[in-house]
Order: sequence, then C-alpha cells, then structure tokens
Amino acid sequence: MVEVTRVSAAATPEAIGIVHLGLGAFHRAHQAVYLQRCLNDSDNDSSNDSDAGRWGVCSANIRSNRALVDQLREAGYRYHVAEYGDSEHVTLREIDVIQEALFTGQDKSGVWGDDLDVLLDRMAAPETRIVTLTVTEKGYYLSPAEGRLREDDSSIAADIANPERPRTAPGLIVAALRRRREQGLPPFAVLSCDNMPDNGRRTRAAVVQLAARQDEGGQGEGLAEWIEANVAFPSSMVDRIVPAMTDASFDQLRELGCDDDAAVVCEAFSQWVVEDDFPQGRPQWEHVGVEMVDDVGPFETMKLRMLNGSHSLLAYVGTMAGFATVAEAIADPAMAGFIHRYMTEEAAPTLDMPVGVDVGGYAEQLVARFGNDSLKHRLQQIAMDGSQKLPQRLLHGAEQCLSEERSIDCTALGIAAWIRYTKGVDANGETFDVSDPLREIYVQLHAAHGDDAQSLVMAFLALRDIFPARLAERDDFAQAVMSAYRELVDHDARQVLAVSSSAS
Ligand code: CS2
Repeated sequence: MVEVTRVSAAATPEAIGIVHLGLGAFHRAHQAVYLQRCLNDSDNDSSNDSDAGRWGVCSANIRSNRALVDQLREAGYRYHVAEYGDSEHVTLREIDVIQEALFTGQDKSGVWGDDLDVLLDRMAAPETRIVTLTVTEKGYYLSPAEGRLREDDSSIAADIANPERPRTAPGLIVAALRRRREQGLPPFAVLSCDNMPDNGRRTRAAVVQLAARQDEGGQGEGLAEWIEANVAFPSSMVDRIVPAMTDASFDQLRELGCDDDAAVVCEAFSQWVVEDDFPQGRPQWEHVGVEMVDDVGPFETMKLRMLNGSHSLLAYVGTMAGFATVAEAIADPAMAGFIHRYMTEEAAPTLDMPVGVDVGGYAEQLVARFGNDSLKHRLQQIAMDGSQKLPQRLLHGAEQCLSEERSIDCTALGIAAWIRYTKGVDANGETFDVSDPLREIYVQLHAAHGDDAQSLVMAFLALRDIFPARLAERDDFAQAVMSAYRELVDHDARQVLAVSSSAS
C-alpha cells in the first residue's frame, strides 16, 4: 500500500517575473516545485516575502511538444508532481506557478507554433527579471569539446540571417536583450539549468558569439559587447531524477487517483545550487533549500562526474548488457560493482569536493537513488545525445586520471560501449534509433570501418567535437579504449562487466 502525502498549491502568483525556455518534465518537477514552495511558504508563515507573488512563470516550448502546452492551457496551468521516496512513500504536489505556456517550435506535422511574438514581448517586458533554461546540452549549439558556436548548424545559421525571428534559445535571448536595450530596460539575468560544466559561462559564450555574428551583419550595433558588460549569467547545478513520462507512469499516477495529462513522476531527492548573481532580484530560494553560493564549480563537477558519469556508463554498458532501466541495471551485482569502482577509483579522486560533503556518502546515496524502482528510468533516454554529454561526464575526469597516472578501465569501457551503441544494435541484435546531433557521422563511420576494431575506434577518437586532441592523441587513452572495445567484441557484455566490476 502506498502512503500518499498531498500538498496543494496554497497560492497563485499575481505576476510573471520569470520566462522559462524548455517546458519539459525536468522544469516542471524541479524549478517549478521550488517556486511553488516559495509561494506556499509566503502564504503560510512569517517569511515576510512580499515579493513571492511576482515570480510566476511563463514557460515556452521552443522546439517540440505542442501537446504539453495545450494540455497545460486546458488544465488552467495546474498540474501535479509525484515525488517517490520509494515504492511505499509518495508526495503528490499540486503546482500552480506556471501562469502562461507558449509554443514556438514545430509540431509533429512540421507546423510552427505561432507564439513567437508573445514570447519575445514577454521576455522584453519590464516585469521579467530572470530567464531560465532547460534546453538540454545541444540547445546551446556549442561544440561540446571547445565551446565554439556551431555556426554550421541550420538553426543557428537561420538566427544569424534573421535575428528578429529567432528559433533557438541563444537567438531568443539575443533578440529579447536587443529589445530591452532599445527600450532602456535593464537586462534580465540568464540562468541555465542544464547539466553542463560552467553552464552560466557557456550560456554567455553562446549568446555573445551569436550576437557578435549578428553585429557583423549590421543588425546588433555593438550588442555583443553590451551583453558581455551588462548581463548576468549565473551558473547552477541542478539535480533531480525525472524520467520522461510513459504510459506506465500515467497508470502509476491513476492508481493514486491522479488523472492529469501534464503530471510528472520523479524521485523525492532534489538539489539546486545557484550562483547568487541576480541584479534585478530573485525569489527567496534559500528559504526552500536552494543553496545560494559564490562558486558552483565544485558542486557541478561532483554531480557531472559522479551522477551523470555513472548514468552514462549505466546507459551504454547497460544497454549492451541487455538491461532496460537504471533500477534494473544497478540491481545486478556486477553492474553495481562496476559503478562503485568507477565512482571510487576514477571519479572521486579527481574531485575537489564542496565543503562539508563526503564523497563516500555521496556515492552511497547515488547508488540508492539509482535503485529507486518506482522510477522506470530508461537507459535509452540517458543514452541520447552522447556526443554532447561525454566530455563533461567522462572525458574531463579521464584526462585528469591519466595525467595523475591512474587507470581509467571503467571510463574506457563506457566509451567503448558508447562506440558500440552508436551502431544502433542492442545486446539481442535488435536495432534501435540513435538520437544524437552527430548521428549521421556515426552512420558514416560504421559504414566505412565496419568490424575493423582498430580503425573504427581510431576514427571515433578523431571526432574533435567530442575528443580534444590532447586526450585522443595520448597512447594510454587510445589503448585503454581499444582494449575495452575488443573485450566487448570478443565477449558478452555481462562477462566483461563481471571482470571489470572487481578488477583493480
Ligand atoms: C541523465 C540526467 O538523461 C540524462 O542524461 O543523466 O537527466 C539525470 O537524470 C539528471 O541530471 C539528474 O539530476
């Protein structure tokens, strides 16, 4: 029997102060929950936060998923978040902090949403003081290894050619900042909530590079310099496991009596660490557990290498070993041993831990979170966009390990499994779609090199968007990936795991 704690939305905002780009499950279950808790608190207790009601959210989908925008509108913007501690305890929260939902992307039939003007007006409105983003790593259009704007991408090229009708997140931010500057309004702060190292600095890099390219075309009149000098881009570390919703998760919610098309299922754990740089003000996040700090760096690196690094290993090695979800994979003793070994021998020694956080305790907590079987977190979901994720999750740590003469066996097996994965054939010989901006390149590499392990692995390591030369050209790195790859070709992935989980 599940014990359900219900928390209703005690208050509704009076004004919109935040525009969010990327109305996905994560935004609804993370930032929106913190904002709702701020609002509920300001209603309930003596927090004296008279400003709380001015932090309502306008949330936009700028690429896909018109259906969700329609569902939220129909539901009067109220939805539920089910937070599972374990299969016996769930908190069901009602959220009412989103006050407007917009669609400017393309729906399944290729039709563009027509809310672009409303969105730009909202971003340029005097009341808008913060723009937040969850657009995933690829939504910044930066080359993952070097942080250079991908001007060859067709969406960025379109935003360079047509700055007034932007389609990308950097394009929308530049266009809205241009309007604010013209109207003499102060800029909003831009808060990235995506899993990238230095996500604030990277967001600034994408926005400033795009503005500079538009300036070259005579559109921006020094806008790039103005943005660099005037706009705050605080970094943040976000953490909550929020799998994509499936039919099974909607069924799970109906069993709790919650019939809500816009609902989200997630874990009970949640963390948000934010650099405190909001010139136009911010919600009193610290009252609801957000850690406001000067430097997010140590938190980000810890989370990216320990949690997300392990996730990517689970995704690639796990898929090759025939597992479907995180909970199923981590329940396997060989996989659990492998992840433990990665965390303790390859990730933890590279970290400058945040003050007061014990790395052993953090690792144990992660394994328990991965084991939460109320979440059907599909490995295939995590495996998506590997080209965008590998550098910060696995490669930066590998580089550090090698320079300190430590082994990278687990990381190398993860990279080798990723190369296998990009072929789109699982452990049972079934084919699947590989979803990644570099997908076409993977197809070409597999077609050109076939089963020749040596040339295939070297061709992958030569992808400079992912592997910087200083790492790829190290013999010890290439050798480690190559020998792991050969193991995967010669043996069943579960046998390889069994050996890797205990070897040292
Ligand atoms: C996952 C993350 O899909 C993925 O790549 O590793 O979304 C992960 O669940 C979150 O970062 C947890 O905070």
